[in-house]
Amino acid sequence: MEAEHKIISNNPVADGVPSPTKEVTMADARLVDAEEPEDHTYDYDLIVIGGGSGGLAAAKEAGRLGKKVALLDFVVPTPTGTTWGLGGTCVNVGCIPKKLMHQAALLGESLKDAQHYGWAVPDNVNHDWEKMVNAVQDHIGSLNWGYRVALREKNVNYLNAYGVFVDSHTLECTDRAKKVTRVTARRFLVATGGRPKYPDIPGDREFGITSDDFFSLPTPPGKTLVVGASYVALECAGFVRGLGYDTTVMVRSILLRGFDQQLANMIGQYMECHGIKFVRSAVPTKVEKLESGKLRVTFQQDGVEGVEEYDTVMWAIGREAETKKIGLDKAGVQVDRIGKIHTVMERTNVPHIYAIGDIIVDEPSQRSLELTPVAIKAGILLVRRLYAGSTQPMDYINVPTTVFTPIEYGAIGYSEEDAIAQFGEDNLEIYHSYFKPLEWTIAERDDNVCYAKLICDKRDSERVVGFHVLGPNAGEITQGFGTAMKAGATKSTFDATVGIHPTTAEEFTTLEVTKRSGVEAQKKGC
Ligand code: FAD
Ligand code: NA7
Repeated sequence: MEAEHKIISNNPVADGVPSPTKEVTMADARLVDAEEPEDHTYDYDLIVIGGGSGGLAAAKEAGRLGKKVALLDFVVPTPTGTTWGLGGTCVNVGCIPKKLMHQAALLGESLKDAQHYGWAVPDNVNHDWEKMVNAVQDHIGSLNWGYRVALREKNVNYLNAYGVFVDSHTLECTDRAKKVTRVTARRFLVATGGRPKYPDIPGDREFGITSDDFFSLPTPPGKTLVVGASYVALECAGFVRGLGYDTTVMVRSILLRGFDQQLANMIGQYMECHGIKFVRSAVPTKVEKLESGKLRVTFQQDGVEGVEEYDTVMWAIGREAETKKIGLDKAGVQVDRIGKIHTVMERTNVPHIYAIGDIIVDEPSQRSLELTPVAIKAGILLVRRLYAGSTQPMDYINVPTTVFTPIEYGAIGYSEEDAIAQFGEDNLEIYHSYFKPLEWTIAERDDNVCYAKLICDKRDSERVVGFHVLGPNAGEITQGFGTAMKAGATKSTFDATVGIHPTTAEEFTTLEVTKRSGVEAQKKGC
């Protein structure tokens, strides 16, 4: 039976104050699934399915606490045959290679800045794609190895096999050689993550690739089409262009759905100004491979058919929870229409089966946050509640996040749209300011493309319910303010904070102009 719960938000920036749909009790927090005996007639105390961000963290913690633990991890190859090692999405085909390639692109920009600062950098500096990919993949290889060692050190039995439930205490494991074994456990933790979606159009799997293939491409991508307007799409398009390739983003509707639309559109403008083409209101309908080796993409734009040729076509149109083929029905675990498991304190509807990471919707907060640190923290806290007497629940509210587009965007709490819907426009005071980092002046970079915005709840001493920053190092800035938001900072707390000069983060200690006032928020000089 499908759970009927609606996902209110799958985006961390839509967070804000808790709006629990269920009373969460301390009994929930301890999660003593006491109806099952604690004796050891099972092979393991805990089997973790999925060796990604969440699964690894949870398995290591349970091992550290002296439990008998097994962790299964198996990567089903992509349609083009790409596969990778232990560590899951973030390490192999997500955060890590993405941030490193973003850095490669930023370094290219720094080379131009360097000329203004007196460095004799030649104009035609070339980038070596293969060298970058090899360096990134070598780093990933060392991380894969490190995870295997860490599991061994914590006495976790690593099984490189694909797990499918045959009943609620038994898992069938199929390894690479198709050898099948069965293992049983007192408890299970499902942490199987997600995989990229394909558009289901002719040629999509044969000729298109996804983020699962992109970061290990052995040859340069050339003229690239990225389909989708999510953060994965914009981040990848950003660094591909930054590395010097002709780049187009095909957008079906809006940029960065769920994020603050003012900042989403500022990112779009910045990317366009930096040479990225956007094909708006368009969806692809087929991909064909020409004799020349080029990929011919047919698309519909506002009801009119268009065609264009590319070297690489990348789908970044969302991800699917890996829950449909793992026998959850045999174990009695319910999933919703899109395959997500609704959990309370990371427990599924089956008392001894738990779930974390990209595959869950946290029922009390109605959040489904697809972020590595969320999966890790939820996993560790769960294991401590199960095996170390802890009662601390995971808090899915006010989770900071950053989009690593060419101009970075950090956010915590509500977007302006969601804040207006939640609190009412009259109850909000929104402070904002455009700014130019000092380092950009000599480098002759753009004026007024960086931006700071605080959304405050007037009825609650101007408590900050939305934090948004667009500019260099937004991730580093946002992490610190995340702590302030957790501590319930108000506008006056920000005002009372002494800035660090000269930084961009200090902008948040001097915000004066409100949106309501209509006063110009653009800077006229330093
Ligand atoms: P995963 O890390 O996906 O791990 C699940 C593992 O389980 C995989 O190894 C999978 O192969 C395995 N598995 C699945 N089914 C089975 C089975 N039946 N048996 C055995 N093994 C199985 N997050 C951030 O916080 N910051 C970022 O900058 C960021 N950038 C991203 C960039 C990209 C391109 C992508 C795609 C994602 C990014 N994310 C980022 C999201 C982040 O990667 C995920 O939120 C995180 O990896 C989720 O962890 P998880 O434990 O839920 O699952
Ligand atoms: P998201 O956030 O689910 O976004 C999907 C994007 O792809 C969005 O812009 C969609 O447009 C677009 N889309 C979806 N289907 C299509 C088709 N068929 N054609 C064209 N465009 C389409 O996905 P992400 O992959 O970025 O992120 C998922 C998580 O993975 C994220 O939270 C990270 O943690 C990692 P729409 O707005 O619906 O018109």
